[in-house]
Amino acid sequence: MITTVKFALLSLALAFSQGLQHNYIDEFDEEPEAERVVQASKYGSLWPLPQKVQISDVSLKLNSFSFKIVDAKGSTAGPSCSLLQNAYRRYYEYVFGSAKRLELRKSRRTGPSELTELQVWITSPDSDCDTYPSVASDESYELTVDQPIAVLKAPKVWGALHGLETFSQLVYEDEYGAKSINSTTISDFPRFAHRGILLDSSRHFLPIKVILANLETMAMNKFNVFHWHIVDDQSFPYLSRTFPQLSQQGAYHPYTHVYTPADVKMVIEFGRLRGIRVIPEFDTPGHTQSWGKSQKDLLTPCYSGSKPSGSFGPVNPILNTTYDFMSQFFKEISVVFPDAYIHLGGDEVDFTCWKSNPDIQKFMAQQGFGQDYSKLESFYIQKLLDIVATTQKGYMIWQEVFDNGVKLKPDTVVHVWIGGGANEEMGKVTGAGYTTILSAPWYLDYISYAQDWQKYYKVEPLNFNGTEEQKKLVIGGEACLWGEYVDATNLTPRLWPRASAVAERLWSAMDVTDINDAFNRLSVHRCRMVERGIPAEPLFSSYCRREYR
Ligand code: CP6
Repeated sequence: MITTVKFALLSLALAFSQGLQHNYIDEFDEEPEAERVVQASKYGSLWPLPQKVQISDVSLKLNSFSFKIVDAKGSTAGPSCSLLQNAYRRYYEYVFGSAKRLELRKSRRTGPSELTELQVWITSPDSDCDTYPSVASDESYELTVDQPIAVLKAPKVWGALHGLETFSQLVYEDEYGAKSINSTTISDFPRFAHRGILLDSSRHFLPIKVILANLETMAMNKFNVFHWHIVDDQSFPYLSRTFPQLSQQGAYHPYTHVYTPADVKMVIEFGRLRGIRVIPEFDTPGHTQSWGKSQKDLLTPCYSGSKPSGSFGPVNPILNTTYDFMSQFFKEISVVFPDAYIHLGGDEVDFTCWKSNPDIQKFMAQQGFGQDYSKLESFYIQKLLDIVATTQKGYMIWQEVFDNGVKLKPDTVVHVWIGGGANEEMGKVTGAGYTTILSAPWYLDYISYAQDWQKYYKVEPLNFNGTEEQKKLVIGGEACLWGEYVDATNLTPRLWPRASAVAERLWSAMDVTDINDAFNRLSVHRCRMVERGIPAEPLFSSYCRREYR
């Protein structure tokens, strides 16, 4: 239940009052309410909206010289927890940012109502400080802001990270630019455990800097999974220690367009420090053209009549060498990426090439597969899954693998992506007892005129026919930004704040659906991302107090 004492963000009202004068609407071009002007939400600029919020109208000042973020006395994570110390520094910067040192001599005089400290109190005996986040991580936290101190209580560091972000979102500027915060009580936890973003570094190489900036932005939106669609047909930028020739031959450029082991480590640690899991996807047997550049015999030779045509199809599923290669390759991947899951793809396998190849035809006959090439696909995937299972990893797969009836480990995550019939598919997958995540409605590589974030926002992941037990198997979703038309020049504004809509759907309570309130909060949240150096695009005509530069 959400109760709130009304309060107004003065700076906000000021900031957007100008918009009113220019809001021309005629009868032929009527905009829905949410497309008009930004107004103050009673929830300030909190995004995604916490589960329980109580904001009072008592306002406190923060002084950049005296305000401190510190470990609470009884906290199980002390000064040795660099994850937290790191986060304190980051959020101190975000809270005081550009206004540091300028403001506060004057508002020092305001005296009594000041917030001097944020105490961070990890309550569980094991803080998780030096571990990696997982699907089972406790991300909950409780935040109370009350003169003269604020207390952030969380069982694990993961909740503390989210609470720090929330705290920073409560801070606003008064009309003189002084930092203020209202007395507040928040109790918060995610609705779904898996809240991801897919980035595609194969269609275009994404510099590490861009990936890190987006991990940072993910943390601002409480996303916790980076699904790294790292290789595909077009290029193989992953530098494998075991098979360096894969990127040597398969990357767009063997030195400048690759992710070295050190790069990958950096992405993983940067994510960990923000409570973000890094799940790599090595998609097979389709989407593998770049693998074939160096790996002789890995791909199926296509035939034109009785002769090889010179082109190649999906991974060749009938050779033992294929499985030897996959064993070695995924053994490496299972060590390089610490997450308990690997995404194995399995989508969009084109059978044309397999059909043309006489050796494959012979194999099909031997196995009794008839003309059903999805059986051959399943044959391959089954062997691959068995290989990956020996590395002690769980796996995620695109929905086709489930559709084809492959036998899956009970902990498999089925990734629903096909637009038509996604609800029905969720019903089938959960009906079969598998956990699932939803991406079908959240293909952010598609762009259109006007406020498509609202379309993403209005999705209800549990809107399918199924029992309560089935609905519990929906562990979340991912917003996908496929890379055909996206590189470092346009990735960030294309993703943000549109992905923020998905963030709130996956974090906040099911009944958080007020599109006008969402517009008001998201507009300010977007300006906050801009202030933090992220070129997030606007929702509609408006301005930010501090524009992007
Ligand atoms: N690449 C890979 C893609 C897509 C998929 N897999 C894709 C398919 C359809 C649309 C968008 C993206 N580009 N490897 C499907 C999961 Cl509409």
